[in-house]
Amino acid sequence: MSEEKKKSSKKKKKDDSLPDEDIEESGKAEDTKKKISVKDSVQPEINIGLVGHVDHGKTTLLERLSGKWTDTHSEEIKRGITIRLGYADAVISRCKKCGAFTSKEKCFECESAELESIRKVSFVDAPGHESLMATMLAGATIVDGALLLIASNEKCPQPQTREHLMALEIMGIKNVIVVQNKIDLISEEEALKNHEQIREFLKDTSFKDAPIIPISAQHSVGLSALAEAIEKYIPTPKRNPDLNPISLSQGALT
Ligand SMILES: Nc1nc2c(ncn2[C@@H]2O[C@H](COP(=O)(O)OP(=O)(O)OP(=O)(O)O)[C@@H](O)[C@H]2O)c(=O)[nH]1
Ligand SMILES: [Mg+2]
Ligand SMILES: [Zn+2]
Repeated sequence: MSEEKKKSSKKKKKDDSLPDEDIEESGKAEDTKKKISVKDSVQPEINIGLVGHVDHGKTTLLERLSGKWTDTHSEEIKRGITIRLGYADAVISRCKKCGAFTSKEKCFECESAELESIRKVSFVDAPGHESLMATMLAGATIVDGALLLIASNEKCPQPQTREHLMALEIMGIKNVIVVQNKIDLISEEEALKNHEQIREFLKDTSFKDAPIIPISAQHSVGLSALAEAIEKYIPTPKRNPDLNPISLSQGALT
């Protein structure tokens, strides 16, 4: 296991609990609701999955986006892979100083803390190992959109790159962002070649026009563009509060 992982796994658990008055306030009239910052809202608006082949950087990216390392089970730490679904919330904001998007308490670009909150997102981190497909599928049933992680230093597609994308397709998930990760390990020329490979792979799927965002999760490069893409390409689905909870979750998948 890398030093990076060990460090992150020791991170203090974030306290998401809210004082009672905030919960009360969020139940008031529509205009009052708008005044309450997204950061303080109790429920995330949308669930976004992180899927893709083993070791392509899903958990690392989630840690960079949310500040939380979700591989906490002793077996996950020992083997250096995700085994159970991981969950972490983040608030997507726009920097008031430079206009860049972020999912942390500071701007990814200029580090300013003057942010305008946009929406609270709940991320679901799936395992990429081939033997854990059932766990990935369980995760896919509860998400509204997904980030498909593809390591740019490997040939595309790897087996679970294909399988996970097929699973999203079958589940009826429409909004997918392809995240071309680990660009720190390759040259610009190789990155373009890999981009072409990804496009070729997407061509025969229902995600042929999905955006491809190049990043290095480990070096926190491209995260602002990714946060912006999440806002642009994975909108909050319209939910019908009159449906019963089971129909509601099914409605989110159509
Ligand atoms: N060089 C480089 N390494 C990275 C990057 N992102 C992740 N890694 C490394 O890739 C390895 C796997 O990262 P994880 O985040 O555990 O990958 P994963 O997709 O969550 O793996 P599974 O959950 O087991 O499928 C770790 O050693 C990370 O440090 C990156 O952008 N650049
Ligand atoms: Mg993982
Ligand atoms: Zn900024």
